[in-house]
Amino acid sequence: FQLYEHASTVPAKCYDRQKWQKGYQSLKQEFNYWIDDIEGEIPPNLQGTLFRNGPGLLDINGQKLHHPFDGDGMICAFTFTNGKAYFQNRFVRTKGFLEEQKAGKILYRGVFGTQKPGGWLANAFDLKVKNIANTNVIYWGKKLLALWEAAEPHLLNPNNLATLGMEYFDRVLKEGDAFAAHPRLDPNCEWDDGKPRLVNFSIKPGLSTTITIYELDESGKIVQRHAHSVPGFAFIHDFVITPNYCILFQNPVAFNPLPFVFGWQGAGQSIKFNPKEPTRIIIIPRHANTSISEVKILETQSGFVFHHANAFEQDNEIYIDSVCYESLPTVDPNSDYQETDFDALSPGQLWRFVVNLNEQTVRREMLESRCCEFPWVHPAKVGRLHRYLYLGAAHAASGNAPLQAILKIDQVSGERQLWSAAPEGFVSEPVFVPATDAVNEDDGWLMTLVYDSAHHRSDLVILDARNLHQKPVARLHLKHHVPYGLHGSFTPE
Ligand code: 3ON
Ligand code: FE
Repeated sequence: FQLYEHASTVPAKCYDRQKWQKGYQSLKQEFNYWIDDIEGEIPPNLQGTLFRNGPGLLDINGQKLHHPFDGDGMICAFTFTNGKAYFQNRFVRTKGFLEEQKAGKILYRGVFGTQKPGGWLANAFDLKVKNIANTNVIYWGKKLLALWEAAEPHLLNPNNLATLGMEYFDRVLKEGDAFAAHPRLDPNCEWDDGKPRLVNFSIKPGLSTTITIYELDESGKIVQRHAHSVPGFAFIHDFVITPNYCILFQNPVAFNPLPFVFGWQGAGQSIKFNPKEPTRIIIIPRHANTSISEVKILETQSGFVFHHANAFEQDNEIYIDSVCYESLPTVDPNSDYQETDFDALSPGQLWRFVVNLNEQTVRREMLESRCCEFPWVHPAKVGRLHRYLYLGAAHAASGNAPLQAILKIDQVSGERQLWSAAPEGFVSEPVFVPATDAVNEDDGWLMTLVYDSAHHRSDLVILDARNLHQKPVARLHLKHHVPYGLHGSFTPE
């Protein structure tokens, strides 16, 4: 067995669903060890920690969750010092995690369809939420925060990943308040002497939806907060910023609360995509005293966006690069996510939306038709014109399939580079880490956790971002697998 480094050597059908499935097994053990099984070499000047978050449990004491997005958050940390790497993984000790582990059974309904045992009667009118802290992890203002978009952040010890409690930012957040899992880091905020800022949002859905924007300074303090009401229900997972704006996509969905309230299905399953309605692009000024001070809403073709790559302002227009789906499939209460028929679903594809505020128009074009997800840009390019985009991608150029490759797009030359782990490997989000002596935008590394289905274990693969056609700089073999995760971040501290 050998992982295929190059796309051309892999046969057309490049994955086996049974092998893909095995990446969705719970990891019940918590580890900490120096990684000693390494191919290649860890760059000696690579210093810092890669944090990852994602569902660590896909079952509670044998009771299977209905969907991975309902799984309890487990943090992984890879700490690099002097060419060595230390691994740790630890579950976020949320209230629900502790209660369910003690009880040995499912006590909470999940947004994506996990139900308490006992049928709909046991679930009816139970609208409690378990804050599962499973979507992202970020180090900001000397705080390590585990994020889940429907509730408040959990505060962790960055050294040993122990859970310290909830984070309310000096009581600016109230108990049960949401704080999205997709903060954006403005590398130099024009309104704050060029200092970096963390910008995030929260969604309070209803017949109309309240969007709150938060800006945190370098010390982790919320220095700005403004709330806006937009008509209709909204499910907004991610957003983008520019120096002047926050941009959110209100995908065309409708929410019918009854099946959720009556215990038949989860809240997220009661959201229906409406292909006949347009997507609304919501543009919120970050600062009150700019020339455009009110919220603007523009319409574009129907589609569903979970993740944006980046946005920037140029010639009085706003450019937004996003992964867009033709439709959002509803999670069926009777189906098993491990039996997903990839061919029956529409792939995520990379689109560019160009918003002209003066003319009130939006145009869009597809930048990449290959199935892709989890876009990244250089951290210094957030909100600014970028050249390179990095994504998880399917091995095959067309159709929908699991992510097995890392794709680099050069938006100046149009060149694409693909590093593929097919047929046995399945990749996760590629995190770009700039090199310390960087000159060019792609001087740095891409880190991706790859599930190796042949050995049922995971590898951290470090690629030289300048050239994905080279063999990885290093491949760090863990002693175990890590279930497919969601997001993470790198901190040089
Ligand atoms: O919209 C309302 C407000 C809200 C915040 C209602 C609501 C109940 C739907 C809600 C809650 C939303 C939640 C809790 C969303 C959680 C999402 C999550 C954990 C993950 C999303 C992941 C998205 C993608 C695209 C993952 C892709 C993964 C792969 C391609 C491969 O593994
Ligand atoms: Fe996300």
